[in-house]
Amino acid sequence: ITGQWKQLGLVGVPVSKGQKKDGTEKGPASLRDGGLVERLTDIGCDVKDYGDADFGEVNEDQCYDNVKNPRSVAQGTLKTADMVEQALRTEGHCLAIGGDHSMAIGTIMGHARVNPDMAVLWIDAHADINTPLTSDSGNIHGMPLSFLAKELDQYVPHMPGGWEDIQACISVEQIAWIGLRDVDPGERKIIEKYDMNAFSMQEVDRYGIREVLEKAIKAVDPDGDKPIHVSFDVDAMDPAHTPSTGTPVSGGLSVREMSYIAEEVADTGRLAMVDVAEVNPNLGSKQDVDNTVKSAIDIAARFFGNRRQGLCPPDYDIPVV
Ligand code: 4U7
Ligand code: MN
Ligand code: MN
Ligand code: MN
Repeated sequence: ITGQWKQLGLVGVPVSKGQKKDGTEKGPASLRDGGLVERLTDIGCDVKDYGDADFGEVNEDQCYDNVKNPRSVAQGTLKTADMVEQALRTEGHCLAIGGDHSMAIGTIMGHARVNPDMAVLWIDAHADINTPLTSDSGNIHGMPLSFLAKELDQYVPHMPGGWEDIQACISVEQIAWIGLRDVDPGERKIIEKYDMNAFSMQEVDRYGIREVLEKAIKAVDPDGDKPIHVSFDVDAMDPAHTPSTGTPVSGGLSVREMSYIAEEVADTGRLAMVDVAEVNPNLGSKQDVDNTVKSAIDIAARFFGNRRQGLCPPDYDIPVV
């Protein structure tokens, strides 16, 4: 049994302006330096690295109401969307490495140009569906899904500086969360109003990861024929495994639960794209950063074919004495 051979485009999304802590702009470099490409190549992926989206510099990026750095995020989002679209059209699969989770506005926009009917699995401690008006922090990394979901258009103000070109491109029905344990009141209201597919850690505890994953996939891909976009915020995992992240929340997914998600999603054969968000190498000790990078790379590799049962290249012969 061998890893599925996969042609894969790699896109770095070095954004940190979606939140207030410096460091996530170095996430892509820390994952590359940690050996991400070698790991993927070892398991049989043919990786083409498209480099990093250029987030440039925006001089006068005043808040829009309470929303921080709206122009910087919009500008980079548009670049990200173009790179992801190109990577997906050329390679068929894409791995985007962030960057704070505002990166997913661009990755899902770009993906939607290729697969508008995608199913989105949002694996996160947080729901990331605050609107600019429900958000207390004003940090865009807590809002990406509000910009992406068509049904929420009436709740999202039209902001300047590139947001004119950012259109909602998926429906609330295309989204399922796994791992939630820190959801704001406005987010909870949105989830209930649209009867969205939200699986918190309570459901993981009640049903186990096997049933939760099955329910989540059934909800967004009932006939098993949709391309799948996984948006993986490393804070979905327990901070024991991914401590170097801006908004850690205790009581998260274990390595085993997260590995199971990745293996099973890979086994559907329909995984089109994965985001890895919120690795921040500025936070914690060197050991914390190393652990976080290692966990993120381990899980990314599992999504693209590395399995706990082991792999064997097709041309492997048992050495004869
Ligand atoms: B992440 C928060 F208030 N909900 O909006 C907010 F708790 O991408 C956190 O999931 C958002 O890490 C976390 O600021 C965004 C907060
Ligand atoms: Mn999160
Ligand atoms: Mn997130
Ligand atoms: Mn976070």
